[in-house]
Amino acid sequence: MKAKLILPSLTEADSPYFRPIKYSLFPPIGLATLAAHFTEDDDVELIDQHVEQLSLDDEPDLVCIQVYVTNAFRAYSIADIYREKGVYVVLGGLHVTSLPDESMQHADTIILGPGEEAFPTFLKDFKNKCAKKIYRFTDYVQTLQHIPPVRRDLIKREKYLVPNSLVVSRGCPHHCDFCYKDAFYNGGKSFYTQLVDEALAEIDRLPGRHLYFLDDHLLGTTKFARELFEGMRGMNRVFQGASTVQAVLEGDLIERAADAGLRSLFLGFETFSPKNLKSSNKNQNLNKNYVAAVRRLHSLGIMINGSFVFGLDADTTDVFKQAVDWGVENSITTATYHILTPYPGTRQYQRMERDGRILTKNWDIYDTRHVVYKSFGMSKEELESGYNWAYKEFYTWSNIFRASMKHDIFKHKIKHLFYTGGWKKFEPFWNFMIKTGELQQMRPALEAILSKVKV
Ligand code: B12
Repeated sequence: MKAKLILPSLTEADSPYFRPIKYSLFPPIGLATLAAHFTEDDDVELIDQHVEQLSLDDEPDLVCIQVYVTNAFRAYSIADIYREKGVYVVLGGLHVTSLPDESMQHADTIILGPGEEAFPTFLKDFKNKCAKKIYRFTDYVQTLQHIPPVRRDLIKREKYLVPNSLVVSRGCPHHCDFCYKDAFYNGGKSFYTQLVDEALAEIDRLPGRHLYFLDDHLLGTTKFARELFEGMRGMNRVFQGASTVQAVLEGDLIERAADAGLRSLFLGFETFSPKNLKSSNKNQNLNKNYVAAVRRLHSLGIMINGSFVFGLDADTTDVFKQAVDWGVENSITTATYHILTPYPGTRQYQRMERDGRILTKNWDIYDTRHVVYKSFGMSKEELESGYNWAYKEFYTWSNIFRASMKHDIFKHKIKHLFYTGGWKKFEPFWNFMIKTGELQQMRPALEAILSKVKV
C-alpha cells in the first residue's frame, strides 16, 4: 500500500507571519509516531508543507492529514482534491477532535483524539476494506506503553533546526479553560507517560547532544520525571522543555532536571492578574511568586521562554507595558505573547459562544495574533496594536541588551545576548541558511550556547 502523511502549513508562505525559521524548528512528530503502525510492505511518505513543496499530482492508496485550527481550511482543500480523485482520506489531530462534524465533510474517516490506539485499528480495518467513518480514542485504553518507535527515518532531518524533538507524555495534569489540550485528552481526565525505559531508549537512539521535549508539562508527574532525569544523568545531553511556575517552585525536581541537562524552559506565566487566573481556571499559578521561579531557574543556568496572554477579561491597555517591563527586568530570555484565542472545543469557546462573543469562525486567523472575540477592557484595535507593540518592544536591541546585562554571572549575560539576538535579530541569515539547505550547520552553535549555560 502507498500512504502519504501530510502536515499542511499552519500559515501561508506569503503571509507576513510566516517566519521560515519558526516553521523549520520541529518535524511532525505526531504523524511520524503514527507512521510506525504501517508494515514493512507499505510505502510511506511524510510531507511537511512548512519545509517542502506539497505535490498533489499523485494517487496514493491512503492520505492521512494532520489538522490544526489554522491549517484546517488548507487541510480540507487538500483532502477534497484527493477525494475527488478517489483517494481515501483520513483526517485527525486537534481541530478534527474539536469539530468532528465540520471535518467529516472532507474525509472518508476521521480519528478523534490521540491516535496511538485508534490509528492502528483503523489501518487494520482499512486493509480489510471495512474502515469505519469515525474512530474515537475514548473507545480504547489510552497508553504510550510499548508503542513502536517513532518513524524518524521518514523525517528529513536536514530541513530542521531541532530534528531531535520528542514527546514522552500526552496531555497535562492541569485544566486551563483556554487550553486545547484539556478538551483533546478526554476532558482533561488523561495525562499519561511513556515507560521510563522506553523514553530513555528513544533518547539513546537520537544522534548529537541536543533534545527538545515538546510535552506540555515535562515535570507533570514527579515519579516519571524523577526517574527520567535520573536515567538521563551521564547521557551527556542538553535539552529544552516546558513546565509550570508551580513545578519550578516545588520540591527539587528542577535541580534534578538541570543535572540531567535542562538548559531552557518554556513557562506559562500568562497573566499577572489573580482575577484572570481564576476566571480561566489556571489555578496552579495563583499566589505563586513568579520572580522566585525566575530566580531559581537562573541560579541553575536555565534560560526562560515566558508565555503571556493578552485580552483576558480583566486586562486593560496597561498589560502590554507591564509584561514587557517585567520580562526585561527579570531577564526572561525569550517571550511568547498571545492574543487570547478561544479555540473551538474549549470551555472558554463554549462560554463565549453562549454569550455571543465569538466574532468570526475564520479559523485561518485563530493564530493568537488576531482578535476573534469581543474583548472587554479594550477594543480590538487596542489589543492587536498592543500585542504587536509588545513583541517589537521586547525584542529591541536595547531591551535585549538590558535584559542580558541583568544576570549576575558573566557567561549568562553572553549566552542571553547570543540566544535572544540570534533567535530574533538575524532573520535574513536564517532565511539564507534555509534556502541554501544549510540549516543543520547551525545545530552545533545552538548546542554550544546551551552547553555553556550551566553554572
Ligand atoms: C511543535 C509545535 C508547533 C510547531 C508546529 C509544527 C509541528 N511540527 O507540529 C510550530 C512551532 C510551528 C508551532 C506553532 C504554533 N503553535 Co504550536 N505546538 C507545537 C507543540 C509544542 C508540539 C506538537 C507535537 O508535536 N505534539 C506531539 C504529538 C505526538 O501530538 P500531536 O501532534 O497532537 O499528534 C497526536 C494527535 O493529534 C493525533 N494526530 C495528529 N495528527 C493526526 C493525523 C491523523 C490522520 C490521525 C489519525 C491522528 C492524528 O495523533 C498523534 C499522536 O497522539 C504543541 C504542544 C503539544 N505538546 O502538542 C503546540 C500547539 C499545537 N501549538 C499551539 C499554538 C497555540 C501555536 C501557535 C499559534 C503559537 C504562536 N502564536 O506562534 C503557532 C501556530 C501559528 C499558526 N499560524 O497557526 C497550540 C494549539 C494550536 C492549535 N490551535 O491548533 C498547542 C496545542 C500548544 C498549546 N497547548 O496551546 N507549534
